[in-house]
Amino acid sequence: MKKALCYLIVVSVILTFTGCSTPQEPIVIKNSIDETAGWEINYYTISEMKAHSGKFSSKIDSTYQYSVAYKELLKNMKAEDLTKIRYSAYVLVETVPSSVTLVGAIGDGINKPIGWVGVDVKDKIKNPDEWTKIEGEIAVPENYADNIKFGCYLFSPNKEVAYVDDFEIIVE
Ligand SMILES: [Ca+2]
Repeated sequence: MKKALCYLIVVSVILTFTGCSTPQEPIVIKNSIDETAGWEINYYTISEMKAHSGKFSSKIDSTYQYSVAYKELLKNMKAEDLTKIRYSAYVLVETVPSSVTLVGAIGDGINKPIGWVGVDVKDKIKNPDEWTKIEGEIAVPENYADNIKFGCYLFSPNKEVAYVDDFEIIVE
């Protein structure tokens, strides 16, 4: 009887606690803008289908050939002695594509780029359906005009499907 009473007390205590609404942690959403400066988000490519980090990646396909992109004036990236930019991103493909490329480009965005390096994803991907880190680097010309930008994005000229996530740009 004593045991049963004890049990009843324990159960009622549990019920009391679960019955009360415990104070909910507030959800805090932040954006410092600093981390997103220079990014061209291309919202229509944001996909929930696959992600290397968090919930989202950028998907390119037959409709959209350009992923989320980094595009920034060189003069804003580093004040002086900018010699080289290294860039990387994680890429996932369902089948090995013929020509999906992680591009690093330097130019004014209107005329032919003065520098362009495309890292062909098919040379790097061992297993489709696995995230693979793709890395590239581009030399920066010694004298560049104020309107010259660096751009980095995943490009699918043959409209093949690929996902990209977690870009990293390192300025040297
Ligand atoms: Ca992500």
